[in-house]
Amino acid sequence: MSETETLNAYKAQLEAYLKNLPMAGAPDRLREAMRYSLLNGGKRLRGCLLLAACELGGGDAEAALPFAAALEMIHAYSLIHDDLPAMDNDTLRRGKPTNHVVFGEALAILAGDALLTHAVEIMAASNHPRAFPALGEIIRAAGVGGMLAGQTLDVTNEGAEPDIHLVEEIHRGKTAALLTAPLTAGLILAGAEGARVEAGRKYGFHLGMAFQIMDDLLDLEGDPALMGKTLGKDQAEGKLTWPACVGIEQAKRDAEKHIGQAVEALALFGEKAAFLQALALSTLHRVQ
Ligand code: GRG
Repeated sequence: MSETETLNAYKAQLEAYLKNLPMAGAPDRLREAMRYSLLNGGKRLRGCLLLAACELGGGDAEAALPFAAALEMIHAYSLIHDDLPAMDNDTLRRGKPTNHVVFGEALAILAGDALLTHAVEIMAASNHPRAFPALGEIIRAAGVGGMLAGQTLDVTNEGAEPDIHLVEEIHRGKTAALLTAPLTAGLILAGAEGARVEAGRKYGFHLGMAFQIMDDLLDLEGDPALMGKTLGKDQAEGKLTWPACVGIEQAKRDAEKHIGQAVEALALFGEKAAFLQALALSTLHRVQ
């Protein structure tokens, strides 16, 4: 299979799993708001990374589906909350009106909360023998020292002087944490330990940093139709971004350097890492 075919196969498997999630007990309107943001055409990068990492470690990707789905649910929650008027106040996401525009603020907050808690519920109910350590990796990445730390530093430093160390902390938390957890959790589910899990952690960190640097660049130079959201907001709102600190050309070089380090991190897996290495390299050409 080519890399694109492998990625599409992971994506199809994950999409079907997400579509069929029963969300037992949810009132219709809550389920509708959850499904609106969960099933609206994301790239599924985090979930596919987890399935690929699990197979890299020699594990069964199908048994890892609840964890891949959980990552996409946590990602969807973070986007719903990030788009709220109290945060980025965005009206467009993945080319469609944001959750609060369609369902109102109260339901958007609840849908985000519900996606986060339901993610934990499906991981806990998975009966996977290594569910607990994998769940720990994922929730820690989303939590106070991970995504929430990055988001807090992001919103509390709007308008601050460009500071590359601070931006690195923001990017590490806001983006790299949720791109690292698929690697460590996927490998742990496969039964990997020690240096192999740490290699995955290193890959995820560097991929995540490059992904967010590219996101900063796309906010300046991207195509709004392809990105499916309003661009140019970082500068308008005085956000701390990588290119604001080092300039556009250096930011591109830094993204390339991080991807080189991500590729190198997986060298100990040999040929088996080819898919994840190619996926990292493709980040440098992302248009959406
Ligand atoms: C509100 C708790 C809370 C956290 C918000 C995710 C996030 C943290 C903020 C959203 C804005 C932003 C630039 C996040 C960085 C991560 C990022 C680049 C998200 C977009 O991820 P993609 O491109 O999205 O994988 P799709 O739509 O493909 O799933």
